[in-house]
Amino acid sequence: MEGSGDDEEPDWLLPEPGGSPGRDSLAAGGRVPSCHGKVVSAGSSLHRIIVHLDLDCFYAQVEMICNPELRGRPLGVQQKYLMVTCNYEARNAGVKKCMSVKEAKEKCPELVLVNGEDLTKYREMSYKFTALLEEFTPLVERLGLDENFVDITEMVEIRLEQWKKDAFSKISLSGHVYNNQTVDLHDPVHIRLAMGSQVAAELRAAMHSRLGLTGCAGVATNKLLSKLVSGTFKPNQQTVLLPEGRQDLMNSLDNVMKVPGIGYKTAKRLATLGLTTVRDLQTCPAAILERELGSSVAQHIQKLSWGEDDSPVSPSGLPQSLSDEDSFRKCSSEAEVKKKIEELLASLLDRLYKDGRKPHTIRLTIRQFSPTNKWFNRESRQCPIPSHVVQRIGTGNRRYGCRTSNCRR
Ligand code: DGT
Ligand code: MG
Repeated sequence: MEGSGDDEEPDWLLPEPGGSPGRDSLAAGGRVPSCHGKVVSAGSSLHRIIVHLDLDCFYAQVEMICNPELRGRPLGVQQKYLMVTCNYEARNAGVKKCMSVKEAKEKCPELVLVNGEDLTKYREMSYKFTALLEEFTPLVERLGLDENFVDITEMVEIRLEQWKKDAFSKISLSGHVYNNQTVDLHDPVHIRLAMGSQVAAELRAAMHSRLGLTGCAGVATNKLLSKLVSGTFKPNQQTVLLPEGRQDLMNSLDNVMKVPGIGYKTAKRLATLGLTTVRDLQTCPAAILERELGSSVAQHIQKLSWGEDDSPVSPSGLPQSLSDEDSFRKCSSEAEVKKKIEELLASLLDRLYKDGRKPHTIRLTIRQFSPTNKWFNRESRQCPIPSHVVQRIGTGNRRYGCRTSNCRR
């Protein structure tokens, strides 16, 4: 769900029921003995080639595409009092993503600010980006607005079939190699990754020529590693992770929360066991972890800590839900809250109408303000949308006001 909770873990990394490996798993990797005598497989599934693409300073880039006069100047995108992103000119002047507007202006007085509270044009560009990647292969999975995974295994296979085996040594690698490791073009996995880097460069070139977008790519043998490696060189660059660099990449993450798939709640439970670094998690006896988290989650996150991830790239298709949210910080009366809800509903109904599908359910989620605990739990209530209301949405009649949210709360 767009704009969904920062305390939720991405479902592309949730353990599969019973801890079974994903459909693409292939035990081809080395095995690492763990300190408790059990053997943990490391880097299985070496046959896949996955690209992770992340657009550069996304909202700022969209603003510069819409208004080329902004190019070359330090630019920040503002939502309320926060500057949610800024272009690389601003970053070079010491401005960082998610700084307060006040601090950003202090760092860079010539900073130009644009309001980014209406996400419409970012969403539109986001779906164009995904659609472009889908022209190359249907195996594209959206992850947030400006990130996609692409499974290019088959594209790599087809290209390699077109090369003569004795010419493999002439394949060149595009972009960087993590840790500057040497590529051995006699090693089948290195050959596939080198070919994968060529495909990634083509995807990035198409993004630029067709949509004017730049971004970073990570090329690796699974989703987790491709995501972790893609930001090594920024902006507008790409990096390949060879299997030999996996351990260094995982050890470079000082905190377990930097492992995609390990969220705040899991990290908190790990902290009660004294586990904070990735190394701590890797070397923790399985029995201790399983007692705290259950065997499925324990095995899953321990595998993640070694850089193992058998989850497939699941084509996203159309979004399953549409949502909008606001912090309501500027509202101090019930009337103001109602007005804000009406604005949110109007924008949501507009998107629903453009989408063309009929909605079934409406859900209202609240998170109570807590100055001390930003992870305060969300509470939700949902109910089916009455059929006569669904009919009216289909006709584009958008005069509903707050009455649509006729839930128990
Ligand atoms: P990058 O990838 O480092 O070049 O820069 P961005 O701006 O693409 O950053 P990224 O990929 O983390 O996030 C994509 C967009 O999502 C970003 O342009 C603005 C938005 N965004 C990121 N973090 C936040 C946040 O904490 N709050 C809000 N409201 N939006 C955010
Ligand atoms: Mg980005």
